[in-house]
Amino acid sequence: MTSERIRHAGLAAKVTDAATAAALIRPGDTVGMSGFTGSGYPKAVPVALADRIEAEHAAGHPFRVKVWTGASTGPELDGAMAKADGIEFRLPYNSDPIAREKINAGEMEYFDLHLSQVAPMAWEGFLGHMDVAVVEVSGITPDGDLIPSSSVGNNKTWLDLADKVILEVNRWQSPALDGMHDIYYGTALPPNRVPIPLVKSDDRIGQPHFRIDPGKVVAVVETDAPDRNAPFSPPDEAALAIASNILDFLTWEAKRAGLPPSLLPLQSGVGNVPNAVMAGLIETPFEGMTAFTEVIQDGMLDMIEAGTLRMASATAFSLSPEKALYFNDNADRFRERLLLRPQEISNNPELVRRLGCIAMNGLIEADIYGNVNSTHVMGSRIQNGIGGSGDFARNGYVSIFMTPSVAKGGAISAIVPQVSHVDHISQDVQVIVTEQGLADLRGLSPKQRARAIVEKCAHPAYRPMLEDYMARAAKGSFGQHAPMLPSEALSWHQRFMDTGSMRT
Ligand code: 0RQ
Repeated sequence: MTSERIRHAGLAAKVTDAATAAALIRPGDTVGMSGFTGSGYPKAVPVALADRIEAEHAAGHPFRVKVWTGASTGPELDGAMAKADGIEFRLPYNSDPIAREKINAGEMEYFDLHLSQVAPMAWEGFLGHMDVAVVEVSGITPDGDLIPSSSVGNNKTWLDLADKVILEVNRWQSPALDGMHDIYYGTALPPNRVPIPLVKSDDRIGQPHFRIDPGKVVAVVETDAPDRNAPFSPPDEAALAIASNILDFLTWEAKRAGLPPSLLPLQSGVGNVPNAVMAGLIETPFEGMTAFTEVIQDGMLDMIEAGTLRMASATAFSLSPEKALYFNDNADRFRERLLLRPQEISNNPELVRRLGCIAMNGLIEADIYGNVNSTHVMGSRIQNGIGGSGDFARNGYVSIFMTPSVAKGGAISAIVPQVSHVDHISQDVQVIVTEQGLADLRGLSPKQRARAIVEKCAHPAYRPMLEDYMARAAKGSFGQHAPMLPSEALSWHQRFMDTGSMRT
């Protein structure tokens, strides 16, 4: 019998419970799961799988799987599976604290890669074979097409590539999501790739639903469970100062370059600071703006309601719990203004370059030349992953990176002589912003960049140390293009590890 959400008789006949579905996953399988920044991930089967793994481990039987997703998920997936020691290998982005601990303890392999590249690399066979896909959807049409959920991520690719498919149909997701998605099936592998026919953020180039071979679906599980929506804390003083510096820059840049009142499509990373930037944009004279970005956050819904943002294109929602409920109650009002696409399209370098996105992302540390580390604390301890920051930073109209100038109560300077790990090379970093100020690095040589970054962005407690390093490097360096003292360049990190502070 079909239900309101499952309107295809053949797939309705496959409805079962999560434990039965999880039993179809074998030790060693590669499992492609849905999920992107805490939305649209499966919530029942991974928990059941984690229970099964724990039982097998208790009985002395090894049982681990490889997990591929869109990006970060939630405690019911990464948290439960990592806690059960059930993940042997994970890609492409994780922010779950338990999984992070396992990775940093060397107990779980992790490959973080540019989010736009995951689906193409999976198709190209770079990543290996996918055995099972576990994908949350918000409904199934009478024709057996799948109505996507609150994230699209890599689901199109997982559904096509996996040998077998387990679907979770989540009643919690708003029925009004139907029609908000744009699933593009025109991608191909080289040499048959063609231009992606998208020239504006709001162009629709695909179809609203995923297609699926019903014969591949081995189980359908019904759920009624909320996404993991992390609350935003109100922006602190540093976040407000960073946002204000960025807004001043955008206003100045719009004038300088003669940009339209709608500016250029915005890309914003996740977190409190980007959210504060969005809040600030409500108050600016810009109007009719668009976002071509990865995730839709609270600030963007506020901008839409205030009339400053005309529409947002992304691959997922990343809302606070209150905003998620608000969205579910008011989804009809946002329908025409939001588009969710596969992440190979939302983050596509060809499109980001064509549209000229204004890329705004966070960083862990930057060095005096403007190389950026977004991922590894002290060079080795993974925080989250590169995510989509590289897709946008290299290809945007302008690439802005933001951070408070110090971390851990001032014990760490975010501006260091040399980054301990490089995610974004200096050529991909045009603007660095802290609460101290903003360094516009466009067109500057390495030595000019260093002067601008130290003067504008470094915390006063660390500025003299950086100036001292630069002065000595200018004398003792092997070359004078980007002066450095190799024996000292990472000594700040060593000092922090030895003494708990980078300060001398
Ligand atoms: O650690 O939680 O233990 O206190 O890093 O730092 O200041 O809360 O900032 O949440 O904006 O994250 C780069 C990690 C910044 C994020 C990063 C510690 C700090 C804290 C978080 P605690 P904050 P944010 C699109 C774009 C890569 C992916 C990306 C990120 C924790 O922006 O993951 O850009 N970016 N995606 O204390 C030691 C330093 C530190 C430091 C911060 N220098 N040394 N620890 N921390 N700086 C979205 C997606 O792709 C999905």
